[in-house]
Amino acid sequence: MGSVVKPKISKFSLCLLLFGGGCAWEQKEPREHVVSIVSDLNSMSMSFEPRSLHIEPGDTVTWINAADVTHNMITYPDGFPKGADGFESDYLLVAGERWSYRFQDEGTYEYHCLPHILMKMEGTVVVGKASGESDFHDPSNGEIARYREQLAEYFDEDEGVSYRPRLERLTQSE
Ligand SMILES: [Cu+2]
Repeated sequence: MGSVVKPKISKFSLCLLLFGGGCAWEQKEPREHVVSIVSDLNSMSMSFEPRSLHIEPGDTVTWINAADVTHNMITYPDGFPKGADGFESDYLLVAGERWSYRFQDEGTYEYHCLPHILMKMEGTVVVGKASGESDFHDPSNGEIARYREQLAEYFDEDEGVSYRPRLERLTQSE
């Protein structure tokens, strides 16, 4: 009697069978990342934790409000990659409220909370490879005007809140 050789199909050979090489699904499974929106009313400090996140294209980020304080997430007009879209969330009003965004395009996304821009409540999401200095979106006059209107909903002129181009924003002191 000859022994029966049971064909063994490993995960690896199954990958070869289906894809003829690299096993796309194993490394490219989209992930969800969570950012907590933290309001410390004692020290009056508001923050996104983690402030900086590195993810892969196709991943989703979910922001969760940790307190009954109003926040939102909005990219700076020049704070996202050329050819990509910025994002703007709804306002999250109470604890437990959440908002998710799926990032398709590679690059760096710099965002902040509109009501708390003066407290430097901001964060960064890097999708794949970070953007170089010249790889950021060049906002139109219309986009800048709309952003200024949004700021004006929250701040009076004398509060000194205005649109600042990226390099100025990054070098301004606290
Ligand atoms: Cu906020």
